[in-house]
Amino acid sequence: MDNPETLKILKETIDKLKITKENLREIRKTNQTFPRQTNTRLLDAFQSFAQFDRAPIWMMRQAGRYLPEFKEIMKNRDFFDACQDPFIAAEITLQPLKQFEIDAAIIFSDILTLPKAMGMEIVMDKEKGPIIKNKLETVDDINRIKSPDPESLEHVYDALYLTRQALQGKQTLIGFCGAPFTVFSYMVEGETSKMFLKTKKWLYQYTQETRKVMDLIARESAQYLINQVKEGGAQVIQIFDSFAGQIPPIDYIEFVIPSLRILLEGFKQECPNTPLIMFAKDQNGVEVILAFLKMCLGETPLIDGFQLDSNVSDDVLIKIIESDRTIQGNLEPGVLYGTQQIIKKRVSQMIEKLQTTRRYIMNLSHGLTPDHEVEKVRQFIQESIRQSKLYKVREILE
Ligand code: 1CP
Repeated sequence: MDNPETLKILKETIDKLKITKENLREIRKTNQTFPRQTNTRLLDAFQSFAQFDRAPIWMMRQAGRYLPEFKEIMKNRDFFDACQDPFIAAEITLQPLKQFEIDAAIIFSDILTLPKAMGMEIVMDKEKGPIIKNKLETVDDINRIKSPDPESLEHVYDALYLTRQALQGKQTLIGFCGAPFTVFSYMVEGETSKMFLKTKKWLYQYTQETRKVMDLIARESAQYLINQVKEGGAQVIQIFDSFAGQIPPIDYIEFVIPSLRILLEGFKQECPNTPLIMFAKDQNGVEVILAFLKMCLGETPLIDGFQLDSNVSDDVLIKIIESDRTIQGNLEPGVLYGTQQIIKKRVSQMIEKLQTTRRYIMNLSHGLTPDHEVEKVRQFIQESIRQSKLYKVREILE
């Protein structure tokens, strides 16, 4: 059965704005007024001096197969069909918000939505994950990649718009895309890789060509994110470089960061006030973080926050805090398989370490997976909220 409460809010929104499948896009293009933001916790985490009662919380991959209502709605649906139906995508985005007291919604879509619009033929296999049927095999193949037909991404902005209206200002809406390196890796591997040998062959053998493709992905990603904000109403952006840790820091800095910079500059030129969170998974060592922080010295910092892994060092944390950037993270998702005691203890340790900055967003160090239990996820959230409030009270008293 579909979650009745989620449907209720969505239905009320649709009724109030007189939205139909046929007129959604036109309404979006003519009425960009959104409900007043009453929960500002997430947005405040990007301000130095904002008042807050506790740190905001959300979880990467919070809309997914660990939720029974997600499995239900996806039972007879193809993954990309669901993404392309704004009413279904909005409903799935709202599902975790009905389960948990969280402060943000991340739009139900995928990092592969953009490469799909750029000419990659992608199917989502229920067991194996994404499969790309026309992956890049030779250098000549890069000519097949094209700028997306603008029409092909409108459904994402429709879904964002509908979700933002349905949130009624009670949560913040996050848009996202994959980083050029991670998207490039899918384009050449054709699936989620274990060894990333093809990616490495391209990077080290065909460096110029690889850069050319990553730069193109970067330019298109910037426009895609700008549209998510300006057309869809996304309020915060996260960039997922899920495979960043597959190459050493020296190569990440030399080959990957220049493409990322194109993306970040392109986005910030148009949306300087939209907070952007960077997630370079397994690259939160001092060299890469310093390279990122260098990009934050200009008048418009290119990165506002860092999603960090659970192995981040104290030295790096200090550098980020000193640079007045926001920290997001960083509980190992595996802890959620554990007992209530271990969840409680690790949440407490996380807060002691990270909430020392006001610019802090509670999250995991990577996404939830299908084997997570809803009740354990709830424990994590409740415990995080309780302890974050206590920490705040202690801070006032001391
Ligand atoms: O709540 C949310 O986060 C929903 C939105 C979302 C996001 C941010 C989805 C829906 N995918 C993503 C990003 C994404 N997709 C990443 C980067 C984040 C990360 O590192 O986890 C990556 C690498 C992918 C690629 C991908 N999509 C895979 C392979 C890697 C993996 O995580 O297993 C798979 C299986 C998908 C499918 C997918 N995307 C999203 C969902 C809910 C699902 C599962 C669909 C299903 O099983 O029915």
